[in-house]
Amino acid sequence: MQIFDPEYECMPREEIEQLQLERLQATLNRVYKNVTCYRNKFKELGIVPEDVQSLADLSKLPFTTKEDLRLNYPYGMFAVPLREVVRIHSSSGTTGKPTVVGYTKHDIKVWSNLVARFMTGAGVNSDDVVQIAFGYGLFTGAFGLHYGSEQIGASVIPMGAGNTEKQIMIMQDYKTTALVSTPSYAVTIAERMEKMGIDPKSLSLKVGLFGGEPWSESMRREIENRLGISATDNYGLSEVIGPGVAGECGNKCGMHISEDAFIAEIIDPDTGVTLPPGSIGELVLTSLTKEAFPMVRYRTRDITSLDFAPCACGRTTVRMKKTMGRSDDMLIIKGVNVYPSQIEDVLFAVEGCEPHYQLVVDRQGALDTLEVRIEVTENIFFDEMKMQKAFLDKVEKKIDSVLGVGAVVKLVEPNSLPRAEGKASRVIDKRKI
Ligand code: DLL
Repeated sequence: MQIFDPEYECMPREEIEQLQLERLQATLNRVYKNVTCYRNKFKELGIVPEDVQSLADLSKLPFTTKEDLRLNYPYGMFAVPLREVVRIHSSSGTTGKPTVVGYTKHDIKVWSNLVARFMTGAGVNSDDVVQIAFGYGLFTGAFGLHYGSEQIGASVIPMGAGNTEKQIMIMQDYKTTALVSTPSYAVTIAERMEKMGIDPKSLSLKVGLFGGEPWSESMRREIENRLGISATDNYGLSEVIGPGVAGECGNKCGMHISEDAFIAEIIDPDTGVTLPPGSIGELVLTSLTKEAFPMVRYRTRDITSLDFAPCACGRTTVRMKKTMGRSDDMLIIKGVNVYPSQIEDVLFAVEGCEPHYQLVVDRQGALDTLEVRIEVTENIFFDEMKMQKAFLDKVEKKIDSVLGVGAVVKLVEPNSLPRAEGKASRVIDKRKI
């Protein structure tokens, strides 16, 4: 297995921690000097950058939240003058103002290297033809993977999102070997390929680099089987850099976080207390190399856990587990906490369920209700009521026994639920409307 940057990816833990401390101190000095929001937050707590003398002191520092970014919209969190910024991106932000993030020339170089690392880990090299099926624009996904591919020396096809039949034609004609998209768009592509009567084995495709949204292990198996590829996961968020925070190596046992560039912590989302290694909680990230838009203890809202055990691939970096989803996406149904990805896992385990589903949460009186709409395969869209009832009972029982929440399952016709071209949106929460 190739490693793009062995010096940093395989650094002994003591050295990596020493490097992190030095870079953290430099970052803190810079933000204290250049970003009013940080200076005010530090002052409120009565601390100065010099108070951080070890990595353990990190927990003394204030968190940064999406709200801070909103309050400082658009450029208030930048740590360099705008003339040094060469690129601006923005988060997908579904409500209110988006958050604006900036990069210096050096930031773009670092970012490209970080993406090149996880792409190499997934098995991409200079012989590959990489098709980027993320939308080019303010979203960091397409540009991040684009620059990372070029850094590796692979040939990039900047296809953009959507236009699925053309994607497939290009895949065939240009002999694409690596597909970059959201996992849900990979399913959309696989499904269209089947409809067009194209055997994925007749293509040159060998690996998928998927990210931008939560997806279950069952979804991975589904994509691997349907497209005949190795499907790998990578994670990032625009506020922290975009894709390139973490990605899987060929062992697919968690995503390696580039620790020379970020410090990862897990906190209890309710109390903010830092949790011991291995605990499940909210991921908090601090950037160590960013010039234009440094982030100190950014609360990602993503729920995961960290594994510091060495990986068989030789990398020494900590691995984050596939995220269950964002704490804001967690559904509380009759007091039970459920992530859509957990429901996805249950559905996939039932034969006949297609990977297309929608969750509708509502409230009747004081009681929450969960309706799970699932598409069934053509051959299982029963005409017979009795069979249909047996199938529904099976799925409902499974959801209840695995997740402990009662749900009403409804079958919907094949192809009736919306297909994703970017990030899938699978939850309709009528309680919020
Ligand atoms: O989605 C950056 C990205 C693009 C990562 C392409 C990977 C590939 P945002 O639009 O700011 O940035 O959304 C960030 O998406 O906080 C997570 O909730 C979610 N997310 C991103 N990657 C994963 C993943 C990009 N692999 C938000 N698994 C994050 C689960 C993910 N969730």
